Amino acid sequence: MQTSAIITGITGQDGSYLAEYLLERDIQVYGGIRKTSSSPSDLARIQHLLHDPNLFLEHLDLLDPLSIAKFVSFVDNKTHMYRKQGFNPIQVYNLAAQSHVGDSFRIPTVTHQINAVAVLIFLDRLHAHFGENDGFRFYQASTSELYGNLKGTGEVVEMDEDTPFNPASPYAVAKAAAFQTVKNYRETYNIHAVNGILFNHESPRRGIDFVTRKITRGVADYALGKIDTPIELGNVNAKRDWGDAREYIEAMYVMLNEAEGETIQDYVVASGTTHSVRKFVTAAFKVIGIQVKWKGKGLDEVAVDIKTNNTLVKINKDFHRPLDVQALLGNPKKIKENLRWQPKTTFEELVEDMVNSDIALLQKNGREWHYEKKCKTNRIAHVHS
Ligand code: NAP
Ligand code: G4F
Repeated sequence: MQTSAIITGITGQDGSYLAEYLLERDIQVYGGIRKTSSSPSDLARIQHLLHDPNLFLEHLDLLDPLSIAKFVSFVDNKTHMYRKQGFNPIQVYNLAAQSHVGDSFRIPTVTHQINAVAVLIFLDRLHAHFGENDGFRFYQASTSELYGNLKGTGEVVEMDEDTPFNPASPYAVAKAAAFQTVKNYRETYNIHAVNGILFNHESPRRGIDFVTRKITRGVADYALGKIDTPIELGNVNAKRDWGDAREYIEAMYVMLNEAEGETIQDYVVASGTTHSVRKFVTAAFKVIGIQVKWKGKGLDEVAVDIKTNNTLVKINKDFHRPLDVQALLGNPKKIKENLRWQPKTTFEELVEDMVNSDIALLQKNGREWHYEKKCKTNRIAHVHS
């Protein structure tokens, strides 16, 4: 029986890995791409998949309710024939978002519209088209940002599905609204709709304005002598629970495919370890054989190369947020027990992979992602325009 999936945010880090994962399993993928001035979206992360006959791309802008309605109708029409003959529920992965927490302070209304309001509209349309008889399952890209700053001693505390939410940014406030919307659909209409409360996950395909990739690209530039000015960062005290995006998309899949009955729940997905941004910097330079020493305090803090005394990192207050989440540490016990998913990649392995990948990319004179397979043609697979 044919299985189909919808991925919103297919051009992003997670969407591109998930598309690969589903296509490898012969699942038909309907991806939403939005109109931009470089029309359509930047397809670099999915370029190597465009020849796949099971990949269908269609315009979708979550800021436009009519676009959402048209996108759902498009998938309904495309899947109508085989759905009449008996079918597996359509798996919907809602990954599209204004995903940058810092930017959400600058564009709060747009962030709320995409990350909260659109989720309600999307669920309403899916329910109207596929709501009968387990016609669709829904995964919502929820986030550890929901926890915000826990009140207490200042110690880093493990967060799980029972930890109260205390969102600390327009991004997190919007994601909290979406979280409740998804739960409400599950409880009201008995839909297999779940929130994955994912802690930070990174990869060579991470956007360059997130701190890990900003660091690994900076280290690669330094290693190859391309740029010798320091990397400029904001809050280097912040701690994050960093895992590997390529494993986290498998957690999304098991939430829709392995959960049943009582285990259709919201799940924390995390590595169970936490490290500061400062430690990430130190680990990244270690990959290229440089030992880092941190000196100074506050805005005057710098990281220098112990051997040469070159300044490698300095602090720029422009990268500080009006309010930052100081520490995140997740406990993935429930998903391990219920759905047998667990993280494998260590912090050091992840850092090494990202640094080496950025070095390889720069050596090819590229500034962006590189792929194993090349697209056979230049066309956009099945794009409807
Ligand atoms: P990402 O790389 O920033 O990708 C975001 C995707 O959303 C892109 O495909 C983007 O399309 C799309 N998008 C943005 N605005 C849109 C709009 N108005 N209409 C349609 N599509 C739109 O994010 P990611 O790291 O893969 O994260 C995936 C999801 O997981 C996001 O919802 C994020 O909030 C959530 N999350 C991420 C993490 C993490 O650590 N990565 C942790 C927890 C939760 P364009 O390419 O056109 O910009
Ligand atoms: O890499 P970040 O921008 O990720 P952040 O804010 O934790 O958000 C990411 O993870 C969330 C899950 O917890 C997702 F929901 C969200 O979509 C996104 O994927 O920043 C990490 C930390 C922050 O404390 C930030 O203040 O690094 C600090 N930081 C220090 N200097 C910096 C910088 N962050 C960025 N982006 N750029 C800097 O120069």
